[in-house]
Amino acid sequence: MTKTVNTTPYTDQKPGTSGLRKKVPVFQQPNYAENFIQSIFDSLEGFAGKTLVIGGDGRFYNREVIQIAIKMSAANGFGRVLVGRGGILSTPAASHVIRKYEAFGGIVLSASHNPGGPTEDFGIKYNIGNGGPAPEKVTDAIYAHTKTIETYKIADVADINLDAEGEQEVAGMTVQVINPVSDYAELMETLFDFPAIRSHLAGGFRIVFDAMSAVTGPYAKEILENRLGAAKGSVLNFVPLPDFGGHHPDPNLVHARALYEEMMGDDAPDFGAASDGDGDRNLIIGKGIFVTPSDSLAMLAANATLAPGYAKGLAGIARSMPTSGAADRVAEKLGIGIYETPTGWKFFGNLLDAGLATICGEESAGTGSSHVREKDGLWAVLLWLNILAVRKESVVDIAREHWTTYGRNYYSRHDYEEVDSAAANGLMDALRSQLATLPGRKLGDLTIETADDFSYHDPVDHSVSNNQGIRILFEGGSRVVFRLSGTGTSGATLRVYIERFEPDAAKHDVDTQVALADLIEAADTLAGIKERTGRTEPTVIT
Ligand code: VG1
Ligand code: CO
Repeated sequence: MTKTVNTTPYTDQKPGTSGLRKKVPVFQQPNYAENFIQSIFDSLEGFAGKTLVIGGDGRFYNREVIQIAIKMSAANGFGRVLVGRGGILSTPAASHVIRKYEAFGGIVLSASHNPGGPTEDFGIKYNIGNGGPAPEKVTDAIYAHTKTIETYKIADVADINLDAEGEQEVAGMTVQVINPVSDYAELMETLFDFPAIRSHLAGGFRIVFDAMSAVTGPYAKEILENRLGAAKGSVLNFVPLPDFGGHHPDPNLVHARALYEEMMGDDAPDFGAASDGDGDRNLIIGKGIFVTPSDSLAMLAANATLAPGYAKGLAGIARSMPTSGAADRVAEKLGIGIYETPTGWKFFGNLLDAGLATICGEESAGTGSSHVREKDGLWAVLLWLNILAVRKESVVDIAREHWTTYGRNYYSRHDYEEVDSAAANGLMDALRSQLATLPGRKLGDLTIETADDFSYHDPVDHSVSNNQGIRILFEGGSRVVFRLSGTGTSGATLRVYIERFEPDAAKHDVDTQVALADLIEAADTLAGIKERTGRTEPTVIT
């Protein structure tokens, strides 16, 4: 029932920031998915008879790859596969299921916030037994195997029925189709004060959540409307679609524009939120105010003890390097550790496992905690709702008070998408070669204090990750960071992260792009963005 199939390597299967992401037609090449999945298994040891979790965000090609992954798991000797009904598991739910059932690991099929459909994006990611994305030493091993693979193993059986919960046998392995929502919803009930949120909502607090036709729809319906009693219709676009309705399931101010506009209107609800394709990102908008993800991390950390799951306090906070320093000020005040990691959730795993950090966040709309080992969109929404239910203040009041206490980190990210790869690499190389000469240089009123290419020394396993982004730090605490995306599937995406710290509460009302104007100009002067990319403005500003 098991066959071994001859294959030849593909040369482009290097995992990026979050797994292998390619266009669907790339994945549809003969043996492309099989090669990668076999390379995952070939870089693991000791999984015979153990449990593997498999699920995805429901995008186009999800079901096909789930069938392949299950059949290959059986042929490679796993004892059991847990798969979400319909092949669905949000990324945080998959992380939780791996942990709850003490699985050996999991395969998560997603290209996250990237669009889906026959010519759009697909992705495969391996998560280890702690529920988190495989660390670099594992992804490096997977990549090495993809370059030398000669055969893969697959069970020669009919397709598995993914639509009925329960157990079945596939080539000597047990496949258990599980409810994708219930374990996750239960976990949320242990962390947050559901009765307090319920009564706040019953008291007229209005929310809107845009699931963006992606995976969080069923989770948000169940938790926000069914369990917490939000008004029916509070969750929008809750039916997951293979092409996300033709939209980018990216909860930012460009792709969730309608939500933003609703929240800025006169009749706006009190709280608006959205999540991405695989449910791990969050967008938070209060009535009349967008909360940047960096600020959200800081505000959630500052108020976390209001939620039962965090009542005992936080061990520490971790943020990715490009994320603003707002969380650092909270950590300082709380007297807890603050950790600065490279971009990508895989770097938080060790800190969470070692109990050094409790809450983590990235500027890219990712926030999460030690409850799982992925970022978690609905978790952030629920923590906000818990805080709002206890404080009984508006988002805008909470934000203002936070800035008054800690100062405000004006922050924005400018993305230049689908830039010519050679031009983008040239820009980064040119910046890198200038680094040594930059300290002391003046650009208008700004003086460069230090400049480097960020290296991370993991305090737990002592691994080192170099070249994680170019940082230009100015006197007074402002900074500009440049890096190239590791999740795109065509050309290069240049990300420019811009930040200014403003301690003076009288200056907390300035438009962000205005507050950052001189830094934006300095970024262009230093990197020659316009000249090298041929772009006069960013594709996306968040
Ligand atoms: C982007 C973000 C990063 C995030 C990653 C995965 O990576 O910047 O912060 O962890 O996407 O997010 P990059 O390399 O393109 O900048 V997603 O929601 O997979 O899940
Ligand atoms: Co995502």
